[in-house]
Amino acid sequence: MKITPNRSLSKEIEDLLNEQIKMEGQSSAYYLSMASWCETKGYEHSAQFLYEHSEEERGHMLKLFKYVNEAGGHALQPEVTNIKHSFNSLREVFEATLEHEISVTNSIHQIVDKCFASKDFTTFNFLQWFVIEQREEETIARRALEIFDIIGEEGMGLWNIDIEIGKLHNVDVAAGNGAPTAP
Ligand code: OFO
Repeated sequence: MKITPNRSLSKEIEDLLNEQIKMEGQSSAYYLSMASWCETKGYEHSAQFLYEHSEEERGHMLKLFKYVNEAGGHALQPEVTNIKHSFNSLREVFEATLEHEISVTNSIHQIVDKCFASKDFTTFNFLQWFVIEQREEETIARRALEIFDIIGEEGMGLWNIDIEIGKLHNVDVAAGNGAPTAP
């Protein structure tokens, strides 16, 4: 007797999505650790930015959780280890943020590529949200580093850089003009 599969999500794509769940969980933990370091050093605006960013990453993880389970798979709570707790400077925190976001983008693109090749258009479509989100997150991380270059770290520089970084969550990247969104 021919058995009809009860789901269209393949095991291969399910495994890749679980890997991505782990990466989002790591992102959330990484940014939480960065937020804590910033807070202990007196960079309160950067800390707030990173606490919020950590929450967003948890949201990304949960979005994937829901999708995997609703598609008939099993989302797995990832183990998150090897979190870096100390940084040499505020600039290093944001260099690490950009580097991390680029690696997340590459990971998303690889899954999108697999979905297309295996004709899983449902997951391909679902992942488009992440493709757009990654472009925004990379842009914001790059802006943070530009703030260091523009203001300079000497004198009151770091004080002002911290304040400007705190405003980055209000930047409307989708508008493409970098203008803060209306309150
Ligand atoms: Fe989940 O978007 Fe950043 O990592």
